[in-house]
Amino acid sequence: MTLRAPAKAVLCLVLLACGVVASAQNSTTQANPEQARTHRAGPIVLAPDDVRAFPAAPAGFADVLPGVPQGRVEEFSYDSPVTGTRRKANVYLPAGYSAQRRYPVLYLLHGLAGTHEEWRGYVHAQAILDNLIAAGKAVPMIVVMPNGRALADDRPPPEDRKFAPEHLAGFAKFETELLATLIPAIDSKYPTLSDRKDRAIAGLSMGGGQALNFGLGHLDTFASIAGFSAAPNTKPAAELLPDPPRTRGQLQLLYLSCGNQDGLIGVSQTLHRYLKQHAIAHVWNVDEHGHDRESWTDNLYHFAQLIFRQPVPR
Ligand code: FER
Repeated sequence: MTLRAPAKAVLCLVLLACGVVASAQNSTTQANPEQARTHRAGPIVLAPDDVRAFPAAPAGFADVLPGVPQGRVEEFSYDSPVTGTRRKANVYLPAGYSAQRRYPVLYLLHGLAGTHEEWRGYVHAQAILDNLIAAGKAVPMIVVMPNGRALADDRPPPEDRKFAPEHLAGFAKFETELLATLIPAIDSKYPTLSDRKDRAIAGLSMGGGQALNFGLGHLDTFASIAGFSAAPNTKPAAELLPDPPRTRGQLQLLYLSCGNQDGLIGVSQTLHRYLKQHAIAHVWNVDEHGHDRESWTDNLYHFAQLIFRQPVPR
């Protein structure tokens, strides 16, 4: 369609007005299921290296497939000194699980509106892991999916309180609970390998920020770390990695991903560029998705294949 100049001017004004209304709406707290996708989202400006590191996962990779041995998910609960309540986590045990063997452990953290159910329900983590393990593409592992909102009431809040400071603070408070309570409780109940190289942490969005903050802040506990579509709760790069040479020696795998339609991509791009500048090896996978499960299923598929292997492929 070609437009004459006056029509173009009118169109520009209309678009501009829509933009002004949209940003005014963003700055107020409104009940809008799209809010987690747009809150503090910026313009998407892509650089030449903001591309896929892997081809998309094959069809069916996140489906329950006939003939594939299934692991199981059980509920684990623990007393939290942080919240003063009993808290829940889902624990995935791979097919053929045996207390006579020892397993590495992946901690998977959910997003702002999620709970301990999000990874296995919405993102199909269980089927993805079953399929990879059955194909010999990932090592059998225990996967802990906690509720990362360390608040006495750890249910997702109503839409209009999602970005409330008390709610966001619950995600930061989870750091102490994870390190001081949950990990020791998991290591005492399950036959885990408890060396740092056998423990990974990953998360999506708000959980991606947590995984980067907690993981890079505790390299004595985690050697493999992933942030999928990390949210603005991610600490500034220089705070996360104040001593690049030291981090370089400790990291087994650092994995960052984001969709190129995701308004939060700036968070991941900034960290990626800092890592590049300081020569810290990492995976940078920018796919064609938005702030969506499509990106999270695909990146769990890739990340799960890279962890707990010696030597780590780069
Ligand atoms: C924000 C936008 C999105 C933010 C967090 C999110 C802390 C989290 C989204 C999600 O977890 O899906 O500005 O600030």
